[in-house]
Amino acid sequence: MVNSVFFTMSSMSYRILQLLLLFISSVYAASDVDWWESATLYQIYPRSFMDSDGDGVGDLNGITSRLPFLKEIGVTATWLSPIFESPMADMGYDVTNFTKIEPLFGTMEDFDAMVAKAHELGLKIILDFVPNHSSDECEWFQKSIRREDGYDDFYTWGDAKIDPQTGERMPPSNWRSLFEGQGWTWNEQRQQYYFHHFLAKQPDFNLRNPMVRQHLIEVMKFWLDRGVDAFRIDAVPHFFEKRFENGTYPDEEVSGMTNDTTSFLYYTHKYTMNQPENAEILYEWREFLDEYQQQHGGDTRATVGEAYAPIGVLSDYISNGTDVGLQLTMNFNFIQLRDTTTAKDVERLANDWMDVMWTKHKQANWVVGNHDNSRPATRIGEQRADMMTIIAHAMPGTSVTYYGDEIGMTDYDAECTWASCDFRDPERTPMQWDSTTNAGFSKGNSTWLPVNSNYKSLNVQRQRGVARSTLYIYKAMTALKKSVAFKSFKEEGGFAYEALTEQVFQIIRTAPNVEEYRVLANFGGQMEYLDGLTNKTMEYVVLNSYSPHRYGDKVDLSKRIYLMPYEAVVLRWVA
Ligand SMILES: *[C@@H]1O[C@H](CO)[C@@H](O)[C@H](O)[C@H]1NC(C)=O
Ligand SMILES: *[C@@H]1O[C@H](CO)[C@@H](O)[C@H](O)[C@H]1NC(C)=O
Ligand SMILES: *[C@@H]1O[C@H](CO)[C@@H](O)[C@H](O)[C@H]1NC(C)=O
Ligand SMILES: *[C@@H]1O[C@H](CO)[C@@H](O)[C@H](O)[C@H]1NC(C)=O
Ligand SMILES: *[C@@H]1O[C@H](CO)[C@@H](O)[C@H](O)[C@H]1NC(C)=O
Ligand SMILES: *[C@@H]1O[C@H](CO)[C@@H](O)[C@H](O)[C@H]1NC(C)=O
Ligand SMILES: CC(=O)N[C@H]1CO[C@H](CO)[C@@H](O)[C@@H]1O
Ligand SMILES: [Ca+2]
Ligand SMILES: [Ca+2]
Repeated sequence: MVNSVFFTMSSMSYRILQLLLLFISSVYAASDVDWWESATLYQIYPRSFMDSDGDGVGDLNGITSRLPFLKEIGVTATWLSPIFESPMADMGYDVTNFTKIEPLFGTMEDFDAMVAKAHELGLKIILDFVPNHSSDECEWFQKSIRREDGYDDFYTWGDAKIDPQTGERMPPSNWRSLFEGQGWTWNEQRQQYYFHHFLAKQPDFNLRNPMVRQHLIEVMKFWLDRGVDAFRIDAVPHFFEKRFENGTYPDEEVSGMTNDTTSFLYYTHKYTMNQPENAEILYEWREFLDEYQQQHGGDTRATVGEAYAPIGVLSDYISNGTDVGLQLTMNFNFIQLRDTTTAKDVERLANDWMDVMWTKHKQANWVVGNHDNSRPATRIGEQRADMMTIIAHAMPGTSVTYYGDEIGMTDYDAECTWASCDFRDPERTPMQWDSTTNAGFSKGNSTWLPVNSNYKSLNVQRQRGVARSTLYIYKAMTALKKSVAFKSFKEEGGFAYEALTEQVFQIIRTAPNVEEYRVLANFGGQMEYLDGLTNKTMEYVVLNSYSPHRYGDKVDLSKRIYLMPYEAVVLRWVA
């Protein structure tokens, strides 16, 4: 009797201990992992997400009407590509007024309504911040041309040089533009050249000028006051250019990479990219944002940087040891994945990031697709698209999804026949909501880009509630991302990943003594077997369509197990 009571007590206290551990780890997760550290980010390309008024172009009211969908699929925060007033020479990345909504997208009232609705649903809004340049139609540039008080030095102006042979006017240096050959354009009125990294319609700011920096801080403050939660900062490597005290600019050196003198690659970009001041301005913004949060309360106002730069440079954007800058810099390593990709490639690309960014900053994020690259279902292959969704969400840190990839949309499948066809249009076609006209994107007669012809079989409505559909898998993974095990990644043993064979990738996520998840993904077209992975018996909780198993099936991992070609699964063990 005594014994039996004792026995019951002890198994009860064991149970209590378990609950306690669960409690501790959830408290731990809640207090120690900030929202941006383990988030599900979702990129909306506003032109293509949802059209509310039938003009064939997506808009803010359209986005607002679809916010419940983002909630449904477990998104934490959504980042909108630029929605600011723009002549659209570069699809909104050429801004005339940083605090005005582009009429094509709606009004400031529409914007406020969108933010209010998002917050009501518990979603965060991230705005694109484009500080590398403005449009040449921006009032600031017009004032700078006229050398108005305070605006004289607002952009990157330089005097002409004179060609000693011909006596003709020459640009201040040999700098190139990424989009057109010559980086300098002559302004007749001001009788000087201005520099532009991109189009001539996009003059680069002179970020050394404190007034420019002040203006940009005011722009951020303007949007923060309207409830914006975070910024995605565009084109960080291109912020600063080298300028000598005497106002001249040094020539770039020949790179030797190509003999095509008109190519961007002809010169090195020692003086026009990755200048040390780039990190400094990020530290300045961080200080401003942290102060703003202290004054106004609420969650961390984060910054996410877009930068194609060497990893050491990216690391400095986050912190150089004393100063702190961005919370996240986007990790584009998985953008390199192709249809020949193996598990070993994924491991190498993951290590490439983790060895530096995780080691130094405990920071990771995984971008699989975006508005500048072929969609994952096309680029990595339809067989591996769901697998990459599983992997991007199971790795520690934050996942970043480009709209439409959650249903496995593919690149536009026909020739580009419209005027002003951009090479990136195939991945920018309208969101495929349902099987009705224009895929439910627009009630208009035509859409700004054609809808992909596969929309009747590939759309949100069809995939809703279908077990093993891309959308279902996506939702399962964003839900898992909120679990204790997926949030416990800062603890010792919280995660591990490796290529078990050339083709099989494994990820382990653990909340010690509480639960464990294991992802197994076969990148290859051959059956693979694995022996004695662990002594645990685990349960299938996520399965892609290549798996012969069923939800809830158990598997003893101490024995030999098989993976079918392209099979990807998530297994769970509970203490
Ligand atoms: C932007 O628009 C706002 C409101 O319409 C106006 O007050 C402001 O001066 C404009 N700024 C620029 C740089 O044109
Ligand atoms: C300006 O300064 C740089 C660096 O000190 C020097 O190389 C260049 O010759 C100077 N140019 C003029 C026009 O004085
Ligand atoms: C450039 O031209 C030289 C001389 O013709 C040749 O030796 C070299 O390989 C070329 N370089 C590249 C990168 O094509
Ligand atoms: C980090 O950058 C800041 C701003 O440039 C500088 O003052 C500081 O000395 C740097 N810290 C290190 C460790 O280099
Ligand atoms: C669509 O076409 C019909 C018939 O040509 C026309 O009556 C209607 O106004 C058009 N709608 C829009 C939104 O352009
Ligand atoms: C499984 O258990 C056996 C016997 O207890 C032990 O030798 C082996 O190392 C364990 N394997 C794993 C993967 O934990
Ligand atoms: C890295 C990069 O190119 N960022 C942006 C800076 O501006 C150009 C031109 O407007 C945009 O196209 C880029 O996306
Ligand atoms: Ca519209
Ligand atoms: Ca610049």
